[in-house]
Amino acid sequence: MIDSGIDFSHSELFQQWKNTDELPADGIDNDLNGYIDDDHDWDFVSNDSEPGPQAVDPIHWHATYITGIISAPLNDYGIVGVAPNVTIMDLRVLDQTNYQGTTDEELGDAIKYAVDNGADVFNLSLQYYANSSLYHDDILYAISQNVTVVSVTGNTWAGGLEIPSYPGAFSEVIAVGATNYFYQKADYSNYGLPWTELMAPVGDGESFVPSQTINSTFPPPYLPYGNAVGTSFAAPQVAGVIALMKSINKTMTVNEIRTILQNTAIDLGAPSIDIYFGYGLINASAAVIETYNRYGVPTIAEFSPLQKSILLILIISTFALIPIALRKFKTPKM
Ligand SMILES: [Ca+2]
Ligand SMILES: [Ca+2]
Ligand SMILES: [Ca+2]
Ligand SMILES: [Ca+2]
Repeated sequence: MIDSGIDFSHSELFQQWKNTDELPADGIDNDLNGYIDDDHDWDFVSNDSEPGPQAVDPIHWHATYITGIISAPLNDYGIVGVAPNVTIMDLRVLDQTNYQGTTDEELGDAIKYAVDNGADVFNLSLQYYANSSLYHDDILYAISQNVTVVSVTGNTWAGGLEIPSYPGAFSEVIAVGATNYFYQKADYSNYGLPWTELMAPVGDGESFVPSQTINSTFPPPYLPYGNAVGTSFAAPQVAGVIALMKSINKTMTVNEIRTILQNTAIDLGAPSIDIYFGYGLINASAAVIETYNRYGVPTIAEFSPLQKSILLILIISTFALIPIALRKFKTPKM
């Protein structure tokens, strides 16, 4: 998550990445990566080691809301994310008003930081960064390291909808637009080819109906949950699906992931790829099933202690039932 900084104090958000090579608060860059005391993430806006909320350095709700969409756990309250519990690296580049808080070059530094610290997929719900070589080279570096980059087609609330927005419009980046509740393009969602690749359901802006939008996590002073619209909330659904695919096989290439997502998308509008919907609506289950069919058993899944004990009970009870079954077999009723 390269965004506005995340409030991990929310009860559904605890999936924060930790830099285990760095000791906190000793004033020393222990892992020699150029960032002092970055034991968890980095704030590229204020150039400090805390991208989350601070009394002296408040943040916008944007990233906290997106993180819920990606990683909120499957529990008995609130919401559930597309990829429950997936680890989130929090790199801040948007200021407290949700505008560009860094130079283009510093955005590039954030991208490079994420790649060098092991990120698997990027969510860049950013627009209006320039078409700039100052961070495009870092996106190319991410792709070269097999990191998939997801961004947005962008929002234009009045006029000028068919315009590219960066970083989404770079050909190496998956640009995601938003649909409304009725499988139409959302009113604000920028479109156009060749940059529009996939769509995800978010809801309309002009005729905003909360029950027809996404409910996700908000930081104080807002309610713990709320509704919002924008292509910013389409991209994380695609990033979440990629996280699920990579949890089956971590070594999948960027091209392979893009091909699967394009081929499994639900075609909307004019047949095949078109300017409003790209390849169509993201289809999470079809993409994950296709990945599973290619790679079989998940490479990193393990049985939890609970699953192990359930399995043991099943085995024991099966053996316990065999003599009973045999006895029944031996004394058939006439
Ligand atoms: Ca460091
Ligand atoms: Ca340190
Ligand atoms: Ca800060
Ligand atoms: Ca179509």
